[in-house]
Amino acid sequence: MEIMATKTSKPWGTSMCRTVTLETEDNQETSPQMSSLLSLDRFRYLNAPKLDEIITYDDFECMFRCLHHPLCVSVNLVAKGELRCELLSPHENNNPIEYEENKNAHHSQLLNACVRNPCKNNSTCRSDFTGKGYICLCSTGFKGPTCQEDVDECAEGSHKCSVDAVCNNTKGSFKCICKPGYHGDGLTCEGPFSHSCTEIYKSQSSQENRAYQLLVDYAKVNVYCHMTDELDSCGGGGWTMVMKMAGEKPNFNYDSELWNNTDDFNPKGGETGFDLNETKLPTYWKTSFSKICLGMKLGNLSRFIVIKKEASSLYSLIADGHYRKTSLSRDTWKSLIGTEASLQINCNKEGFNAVVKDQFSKARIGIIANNQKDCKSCDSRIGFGTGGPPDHSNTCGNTARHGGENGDKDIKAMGYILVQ
Ligand SMILES: [Ca+2]
Ligand SMILES: [Ca+2]
Repeated sequence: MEIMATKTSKPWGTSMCRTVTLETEDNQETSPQMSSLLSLDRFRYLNAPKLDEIITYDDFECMFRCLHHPLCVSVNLVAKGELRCELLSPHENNNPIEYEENKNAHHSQLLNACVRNPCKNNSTCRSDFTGKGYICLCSTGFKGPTCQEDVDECAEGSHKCSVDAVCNNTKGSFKCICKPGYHGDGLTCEGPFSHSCTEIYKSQSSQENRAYQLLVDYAKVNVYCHMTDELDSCGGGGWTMVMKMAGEKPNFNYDSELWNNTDDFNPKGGETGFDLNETKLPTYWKTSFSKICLGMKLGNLSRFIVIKKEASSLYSLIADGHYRKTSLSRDTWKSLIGTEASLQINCNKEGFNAVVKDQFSKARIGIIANNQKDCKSCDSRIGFGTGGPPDHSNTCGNTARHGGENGDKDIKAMGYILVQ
């Protein structure tokens, strides 16, 4: 590299044996690479221990020699007839008294290697004691001499994913996603969870009648599963609890919002079987099925009937208020109550949202009947989520007036709805 000098900056005469020049302030030809490696103080001389002294042709050669000397951190470039290059050790470098003005010398110092920001991805640069070398202390998730490379935690096995999760490598990190059927943040995955009692029944992992943790609506819910025996005509195969309602209580009246919304009701009551606790579980709006098992309990006796119908949820059959027909027969509905059952002889409208006029008997699931030969003034019903006269307070069971085949009745039952 040829360094030019102007007359004003040449601090020495032309009568020397050889013309030597020093870089000047108005000369901008210093290469960007050089300037990123060193700082230049013009007309300064550092009086420090010399590691070596050589005769050189230009400042580039001088810096090059310093770079390759293990202890050199700076140089004095001195024009004394010849251009001399003094390689200096680091020890006296910061002593201002020894740093003097000198019209025949420039002082150049190697910049700390870290000034060049060699380390990538937010890593920390540490220079060695001469400042020429550096090491990069990588942030978590990166590796390589300059921390330029992502660590593939999934391939290296350094991830912290649960054994029941899938590891996905990302730049600087990794993601853990629980395997299908499992639930959790990926570092911890619980499961496998079943979505229904039938699933558990089929997996043969357990066939006890009790509450199981099911994954319903993206949440873990304890749901009673009936597993052991056949529920009359419903049969066996694992039944998932949806609702339990007490006929003498108002909670599941036909007009209750519980039929229209997706809020649970006393979920604790859904952990037990055919007892007197009421409940509405997320299985009402999230569990699909091909069969519904309806049970009524009077005293200690429970009776069950089955509706064979496929649906995405019981909610999908009821919440919109539209009538959906079933064809079980009035005798089947009466079998829920037993020999005491009483219905008027006409109408016999059965199914979901069985209602004709709001001010007469109606049932969310059940059958309504009338004494007149139409459905306009039903005074009797058997069902779940019932309401209207003759006894609006009977929300599950059998109510009959005005010519019920078995006389007037007000039978309030405990009702159970399960799906499969
Ligand atoms: Ca990674
Ligand atoms: Ca009537």
